[in-house]
Amino acid sequence: MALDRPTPNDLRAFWMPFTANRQFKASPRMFVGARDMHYTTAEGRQVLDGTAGLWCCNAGHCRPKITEAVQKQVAELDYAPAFQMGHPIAFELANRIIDIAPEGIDHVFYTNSGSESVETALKIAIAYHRARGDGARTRLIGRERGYHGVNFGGISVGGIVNNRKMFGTMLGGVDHLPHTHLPENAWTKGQPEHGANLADDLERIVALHGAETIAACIVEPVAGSTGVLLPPRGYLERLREICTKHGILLIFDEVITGFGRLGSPFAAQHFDVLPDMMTTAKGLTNGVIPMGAVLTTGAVHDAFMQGPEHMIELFHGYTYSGNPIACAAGLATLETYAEEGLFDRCAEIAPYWEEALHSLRDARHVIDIRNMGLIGAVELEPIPGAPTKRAFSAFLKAYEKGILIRTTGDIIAMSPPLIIERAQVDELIGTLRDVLDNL
Ligand code: PXG
Repeated sequence: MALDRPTPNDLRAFWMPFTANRQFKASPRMFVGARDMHYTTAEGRQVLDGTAGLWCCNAGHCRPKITEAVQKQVAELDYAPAFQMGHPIAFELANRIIDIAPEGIDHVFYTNSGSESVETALKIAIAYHRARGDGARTRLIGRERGYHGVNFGGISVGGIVNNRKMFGTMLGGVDHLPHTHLPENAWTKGQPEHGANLADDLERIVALHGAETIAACIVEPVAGSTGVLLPPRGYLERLREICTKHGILLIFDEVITGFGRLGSPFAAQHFDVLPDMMTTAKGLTNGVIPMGAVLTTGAVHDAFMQGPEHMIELFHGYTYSGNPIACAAGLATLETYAEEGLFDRCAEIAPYWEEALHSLRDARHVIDIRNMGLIGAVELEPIPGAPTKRAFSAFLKAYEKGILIRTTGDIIAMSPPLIIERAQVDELIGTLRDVLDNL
């Protein structure tokens, strides 16, 4: 049946992403403004942002420098072709990203999202081996409970069942490491003690398939979307060792951990483990304009720089790779982070955040709490027979009470902007306690 012509406030046409559409449209939650740590709702209420939008507005909202940079750029050079043509700030932004990246990471390939960064990195990994005459290395290793966006490569290496089961998994040649969530690590503050040996499963996978068939292993240094799973002490180091031993590229998916979320520019620096590639997005532009980037070592990049000079080296890219407005937003975002020392600020407030979060240990329904940097997760006991329902009710109540949280399964995840003040941490956690105790 054809829909009637939509009226301006008709909510039917927009099929919302990762949303309970029918629930939402029956009782909509609309934001109409934002500034610093707060959103303004359509009813004129202020909502404290406990999630930096979707883990992306690391500098807070409507920051003047970023707003002005975007306004200026859109009036000056709105778009420039991304293939066979350049514009200066795409190069400048790449240099500024490399300035804060770990030593050894020195090239930037632009995308428009985290999902595209993942697809790009997986393709580069396979093509890298082929360029070096190692064309049998096509297999990709992900991890259970991993989230690498929603495109076919990403859901294939990803390990969240609801994101995969409806869509087939188009990519063959994929295997998965076990996730790192162990019951003995419950209530750990920061990095858990147990489970470094879970990385040894990569040796089992190598023994099963043969190292000469494996291109890359991709993991989130801290798994975000699945509900915040921390890497056990020594785990990432071990993964690095095994990858190096077998010539497998190690990809860190830093879409969430990048740009200060752990108190260093990237998780690679926080854990002092150097991957061969890093996928990024979100905090790169403070979420203001869609943009992502894959960062690679010189060795990965240089493997492609051969053959006749007039030839394209990598047959991959997007119409909007390095879009000028996104680049302007990116540059202004990195300047804001630097001028306000926001990565250090995150590191400074992280212990306070940790204590506040763990004070919820005796709140109702709570069965585990996990944290690192300005990331926190509060896991709730599911309602028997109705998984996700308790956390979703908490989300709705929290919103009514003026805080924005995220839920995944029965886990509440929080990732506030790095500008959060202690009093706002207290407000967020205090309100959440109130919500849980009255659920
Ligand atoms: N990799 C990781 C590690 C991510 O967290 C993506 C890739 C995909 O990014 P795009 O830009 O294509 O969405 C992500 C995105 C949540 C939540 O609340 C997490 C993401 C996106 C939206 C919500 O957990 N992560």
